[in-house]
Amino acid sequence: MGNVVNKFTSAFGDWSKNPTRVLMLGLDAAGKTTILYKLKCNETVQTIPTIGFNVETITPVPGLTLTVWDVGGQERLRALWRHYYVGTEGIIFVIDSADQMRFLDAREELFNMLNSDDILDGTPLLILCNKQDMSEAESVSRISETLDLKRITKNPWHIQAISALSGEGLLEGMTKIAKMVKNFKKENMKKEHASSS
Ligand SMILES: Nc1nc2c(ncn2[C@@H]2O[C@H](COP(=O)(O)OP(=O)(O)O)[C@@H](O)[C@H]2O)c(=O)[nH]1
Ligand SMILES: [Mg+2]
Repeated sequence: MGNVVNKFTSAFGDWSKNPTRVLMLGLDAAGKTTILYKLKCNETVQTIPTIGFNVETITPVPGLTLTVWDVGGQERLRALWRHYYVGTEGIIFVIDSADQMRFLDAREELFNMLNSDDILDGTPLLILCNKQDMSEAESVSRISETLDLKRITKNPWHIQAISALSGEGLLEGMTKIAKMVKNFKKENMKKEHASSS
């Protein structure tokens, strides 16, 4: 356990000089809060309860802000999300691999989010297929097909099988997104530099 936390911290490194915002989203009960606790972020989890809209904001390593909420339902609350989308440099989308009944809901929420004007093209995406320890869990390749992930063309993405309970796969996924986010930030800096010179 402690090992996962240490490796996670070193994968992300010290971003205190170059702050980074990552969103973690998914349907309710996908396992987002469990993932936060697995990453030992429990001490710093702040839950901001709005009516029907719980936002958890944590800082797992200096400079990295991880903002978490449930997508789905509650159309009238979506206007609030925009505020959190702006400035996002990485997205983690969590799926309950055993909840096949809601794969299509998850797909809809994923594409709605990616199509938002406030999510920049090129923002890296990590899809975590959680609850792989359950016997009814679908494989990564089936989930990838059902969610039609090949439609994602404007974002670099990676799909990872995990169990938030055991922690299996979590480190690989987090290492992958840390790398993708670093590249994205580098590219953005280059673009800014090119447009200012
Ligand atoms: N079997 C199994 N259960 C999990 C796993 N991750 C989360 N859960 C359970 O799923 C339920 C919802 O998890 P939670 O983290 O609250 O989901 P959230 O709504 O996305 O924050 C809880 O009962 C968790 O214990 C996992 O990897 N395997
Ligand atoms: Mg939760």
